[in-house]
Amino acid sequence: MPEDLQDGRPDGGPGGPAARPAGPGERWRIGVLAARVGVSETLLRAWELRYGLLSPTRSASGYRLYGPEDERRIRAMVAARDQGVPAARAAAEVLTAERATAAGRAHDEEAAEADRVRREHDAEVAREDLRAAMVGYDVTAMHDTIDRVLRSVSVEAAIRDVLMPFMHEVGRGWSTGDYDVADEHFATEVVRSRLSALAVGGAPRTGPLVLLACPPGETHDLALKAFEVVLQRSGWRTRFLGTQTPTRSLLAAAEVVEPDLVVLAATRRAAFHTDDPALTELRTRWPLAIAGAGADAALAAAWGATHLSGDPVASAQQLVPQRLRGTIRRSGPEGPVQSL
Ligand code: B12
Repeated sequence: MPEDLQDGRPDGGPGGPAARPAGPGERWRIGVLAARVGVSETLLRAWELRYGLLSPTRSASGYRLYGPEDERRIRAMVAARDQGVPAARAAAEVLTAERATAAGRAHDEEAAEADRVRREHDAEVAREDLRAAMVGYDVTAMHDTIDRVLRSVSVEAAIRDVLMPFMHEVGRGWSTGDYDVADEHFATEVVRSRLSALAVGGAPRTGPLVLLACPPGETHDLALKAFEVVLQRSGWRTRFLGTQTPTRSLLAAAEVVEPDLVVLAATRRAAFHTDDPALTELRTRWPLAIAGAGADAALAAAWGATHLSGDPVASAQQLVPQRLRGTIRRSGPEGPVQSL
């Protein structure tokens, strides 16, 4: 209905407290507002003029239009008045409380933004420190930096915002020739050792059991390790086989472990051998998820597997709330395909 045609009739049955909740962008003529709050138009106008309690906008044809914020103030005013507070004081209190809430909200938003900027800056500084330590092969500085990060943010944030992006930067530097292979190997070893340390110990776990491996020919297992850390910290049980796992061996391990899920990660598509009989058997007997740059939704669909398309932290965090047996069922031609 065009705004000018919203006349004084109540729009939700009898007015006052029973009126339906207002949407944030709604605008009404004064009659509608009066009906909603159960206060006469004359009194509303008086409160508007005397106390500035209402802040109408104007319609195209010049009518005053009121909204949910006006309704909120009037309801607060009525409540105060019903408790015997004189009108002038009640109005002042309503407006003061509103200003305080607005200031509080702005302050919270500002604080959250400042916190985000600070965290981003801290992560950037930490990565810079890691890079400097790496090129000097300063193992103490590497560990000190990681310790510092782990003291100030969660393990998940440390992995997502510092360790994994740092490895990306190392890869970029390596491909442009800025970093030597030795730099990369050194950094990988430190990061790997920290992830491995984070992936052991802790509280007893009773969650689903996940078997993790890289297929033959695949030597990148850091992200898979990071994924394992997040799963473990969420109470899941894991068995990590690591790089270049022969598929027959993976199958043999699955027979012993009886996993709720097998996760295979690879950087290159070619590492997922589609015609490997051991892999075919594996994916028909246990739920399978594939991940890493070599995995894609089409392959997952062909295999009846789940595609873990996010980064290791996000994917683990999305997987954890799922009741595994219900949502990731045994794969096979009819099995559900998921992308997480
Ligand atoms: C460390 C490293 C190595 C180490 C690996 C050590 C280890 N144990 O992991 C070593 C030295 C062994 C290595 C070897 C090689 N590497 Co390398 N390596 C890297 C490096 C620097 C870091 C890898 C890493 O951990 N990244 C951090 C993770 C989080 O990022 P990501 O791998 O991009 O993964 C993303 C997603 O795919 C996803 N993901 C990945 N895995 C998983 C797993 C799960 C479960 C989930 C949910 C998500 C997920 O999460 C990330 C998004 O945030 C990368 C650079 C880079 N950009 O990553 C190169 C890189 C991966 N390597 C590369 C290459 C070319 C090689 C070699 C061929 C080099 C050579 N000539 O020998 C060999 C490969 C050997 C083989 N057959 O596998 C290329 C790959 C290009 C390609 N796609 O083909 C890269 C990208 C470097 C580059 N810029 O060219 N490498």
